[in-house]
Amino acid sequence: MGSGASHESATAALAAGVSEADIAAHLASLEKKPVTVFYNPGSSNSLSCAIMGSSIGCAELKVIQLTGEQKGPEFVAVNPYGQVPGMSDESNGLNLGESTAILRYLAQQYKPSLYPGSIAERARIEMAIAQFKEFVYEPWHLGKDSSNGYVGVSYCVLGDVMGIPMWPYPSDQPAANAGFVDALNKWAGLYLQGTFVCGDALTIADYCAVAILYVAVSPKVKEKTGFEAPERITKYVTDFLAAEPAAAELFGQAFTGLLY
Ligand SMILES: N[C@@H](CCC(=O)N[C@@H](CS)C(=O)NCC(=O)O)C(=O)O
Repeated sequence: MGSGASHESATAALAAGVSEADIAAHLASLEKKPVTVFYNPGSSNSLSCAIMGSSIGCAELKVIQLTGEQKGPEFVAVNPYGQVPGMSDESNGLNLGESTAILRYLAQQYKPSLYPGSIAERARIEMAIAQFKEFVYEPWHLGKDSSNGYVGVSYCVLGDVMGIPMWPYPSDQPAANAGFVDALNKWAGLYLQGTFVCGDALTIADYCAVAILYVAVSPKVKEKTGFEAPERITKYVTDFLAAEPAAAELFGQAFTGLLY
């Protein structure tokens, strides 16, 4: 890893005294990046990895069409479950699926400050991510009703504007909106006490959450469902966009004209 030294990862490089700025400069100097992040612009799970990989400067991005390419042999070799995101790192031959595994790997391998602190601090980041996925993004525990939470407020609109008939609007939209507001408020109360999820600096938890929340706070979701995002969530998304220039570009490519 750059700076004249031979290191297996940025974590090792940092331990050996190389600064994160030097690692970033090394990555920026590479004509061919070591990592490929496979994503689809309509998939928030995969946008989180595309944004982080692009921001770190370690990754090229490749779009996978969700009309079958994700189940084809080339991509299944990367993620055996045939879902985006996927990631390949040619520096060590690693293939990965699962957005959180990819975010964690990219941080530890290429920008450790995005997964910072002691074991206890990292455990808190993990808890924020897991509870976001479990209680905000896919709150199946609320009765296995697919209209609960994000699905009944945001996926239905995404499906509508993208012509994917997988997520019908819920039969009781105001109830779905209210349930989602409750879920967001509880999670924000627990984790958004600083500017970002676990304090005032970005971590992998922010990349995970914001890709979902960017859709939820969009004007199109409001127009189609009447959903009013809590102010804390709207401010959080605005703060993230200000702190992470790679996000505006990728979100713009994905959602301008559809949701914004
Ligand atoms: N738990 C996975 C979920 C991945 C996922 O659901 N990917 C969707 C797009 S958001 C997909 O590839 N769908 C197409 C398919 O399942 O064939 C993660 O976080 O990466």
